[in-house]
Parts: sequence; structure tokens; C-alpha cells
Amino acid sequence: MDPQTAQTAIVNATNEWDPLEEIVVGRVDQNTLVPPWDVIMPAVVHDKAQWDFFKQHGGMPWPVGMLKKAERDLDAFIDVLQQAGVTVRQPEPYPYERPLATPDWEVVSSCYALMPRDVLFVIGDQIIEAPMGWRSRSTERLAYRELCKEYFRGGARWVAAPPPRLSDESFTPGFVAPDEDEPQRFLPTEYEPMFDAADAIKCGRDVFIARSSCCNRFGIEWLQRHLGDEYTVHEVEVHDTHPMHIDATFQPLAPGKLLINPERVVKVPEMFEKAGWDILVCPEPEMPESHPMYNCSRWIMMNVVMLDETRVVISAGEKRFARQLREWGFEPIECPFWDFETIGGGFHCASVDIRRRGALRSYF
Ligand code: DAV
Repeated sequence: MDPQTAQTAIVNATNEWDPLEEIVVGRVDQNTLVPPWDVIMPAVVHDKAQWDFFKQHGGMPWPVGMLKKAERDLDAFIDVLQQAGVTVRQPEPYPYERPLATPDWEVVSSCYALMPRDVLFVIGDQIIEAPMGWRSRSTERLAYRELCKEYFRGGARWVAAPPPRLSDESFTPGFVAPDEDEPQRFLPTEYEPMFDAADAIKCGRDVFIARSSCCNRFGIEWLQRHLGDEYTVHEVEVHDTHPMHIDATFQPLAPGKLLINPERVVKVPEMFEKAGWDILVCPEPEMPESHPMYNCSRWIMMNVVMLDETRVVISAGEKRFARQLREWGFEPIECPFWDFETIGGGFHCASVDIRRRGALRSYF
């Protein structure tokens, strides 16, 4: 895409920090469901104490009180975005409560449209519906259908990666998540391409991606070949007992500034040091250990959204992080989000950038 097109395209996202103009934010409504217990759940739910909750409540709405609080947080996030002049769009309601089945498997329901970042990989002028590794999330992309149609009509490219079969061949038989001191291992086999959109993160002509409970090497290869010569996809080595997505682990925040999770990043790709990037080591989360977290870890604090190269939306309560970000030259905007994080994600998960003002370039 030439720079002129990039300025005017309706869909244009090549990095995390060009000035944000339009974003899709998830939706909390009465049928926001607890993900049903399925083969992927023990691989992604960090806290074993929560497994029984999912086994009992999977496919049912989250408790009303939790949804109300989560919705309040999401409204506050939308408010921050709108105050900054960003156009906010949302998915349509969708019948998540209906059972899902293919000839290979069935689950009691789908889940929600809370986390658009997992579902749509928006890169340059194209929207890629991700080949998600969750049976219960395999139709979630349909909640974004009207939006995708609209963006397509406005000139965007729109494609679905081969929707995975997710039969037993897709998952390692008898998989048990590794302990902290064990070597990394992953749930997906190499049967077919699989990734969630949030397994990858954009940094201009370079895209970083990590294998996870929903991303395999076949998926990484599919993404590279689909994107072609314009982009280079790099695999980042992580150690995470319950790996799900790169965006609480490895976040290029601005040109020359990479935020990393000190517990998970095994090796920062050499290209960062060579190009003189600062490696910003995220401080420990301050969320109390007692705060209920069902589907992600306290490191979800790293799951920030940049409004531009300096303004960064972070979870209120992470004071040490806010201080540190200021020292690194950012302007943190604090927004309450712990109650949304309870049901499974941070600001980055809960949104997907549609348009940022800027052209495709290399930062290395
Ligand atoms: O460890 O909390 C959450 C990432 C969700 N996109 C974690 C992973």
C-alpha cells in the first residue's frame, strides 16, 4: 500500500502506536457466557482452583453481579477512547447460548464477543478472521459480520484463515500443562494451522508471534505465507505454563520501546538490541492475589492500548507500573479495569484497532 492510500484507507493498522482513529470494543451483555469446559480449558486457565467453576458454570451466563462490574469497566474504557476522539464500534448480539456441533465434536455453547483481539487480526488494510483453537469460539467471528461487511464495502480486504477442524487430531492426547520448572510444551499438534489473532502482534513490517495453547507452527507458517513479502513473521520464544496470546507477554509499545514480561520472555529476538530498542521490563503486578481471576493471570496489566506513541491506557491500581511508564516517557491514562479482567482479559484483549493514522514502515 502506498503511503497516500494508508492515510485514507478505512482499515489501516500496522503497529500498536500510530494515532488511533477507530477501534472495535467487545460487548458485555446478559448472555455473556462462561466458556464451556473443553479440551483447551485446562491448558489456558492458570488457576487450577477455578477449573471446577468452569466445569460447573461453563455455558451459563457469568453471575449478574460480575457482569455488571465488568460492564462498568468496559464503559469506562469506551469513555476514555471517546474522550480522546476515537470512534468506537461494537459487535452485534449473537446467540451464544445455542449448542455448537460439527461431525467431530460438540460443546454446550459458545462464549461471548468480549475479546475481539483474539478473533480478528487486522493488518494493513486487511481483516483476517483467525483460525481459532477453541471449539467454543469457532463461530465467534460471526458477531463481527456486519462490521466486516461494512469495512469490506469501504475498501478493506477481508479473508478467513482456513477454519480448523479441531478434531482430536488437533490436540496432544492426554496433554497436561507443564509446571514452572518443566520445559515448555504446547497443547496443539501440527495437524492444521491454528492461531488466535492475539497470538501475534504488529510492529510495522515485522510481526511477532508466540506458540501457545491456541497457536502452532503451522498457523505461524500460514500467516507468513498469507502476508507475503511485505511482512516478516518472527516467532518469539516464551515460557508460560498456560500460554494464551502474546499480549500479556511481549508488547512493542512505541518505536524503540518494547515492554516484556520478566517471567515469560525467554529471549528477546536479537533484532531489537541491534536496532537500539529499549527493553522495558514490566514491574510486578499490584492486583491483590485475592482478586478473583478466572481466565488470565495478574500479568494482564501488560495488556495496554496505546492511543498514540505516548498515551497509554492502563489499569487503575497499577500505580508502580504507571510511575515506571512515566519514567520511560509515556503518559499513562488510568482506567478502572480489574473487574473486567476478572472475566478474562485486559484493554488490548477487549478491543481491536481498525484504523491508526500512519504508513507501513520498518522499525529495525
Ligand atoms: O496470562 O493473562 C492473557 C492474554 C489474553 N489475551 C495471561 C494471558
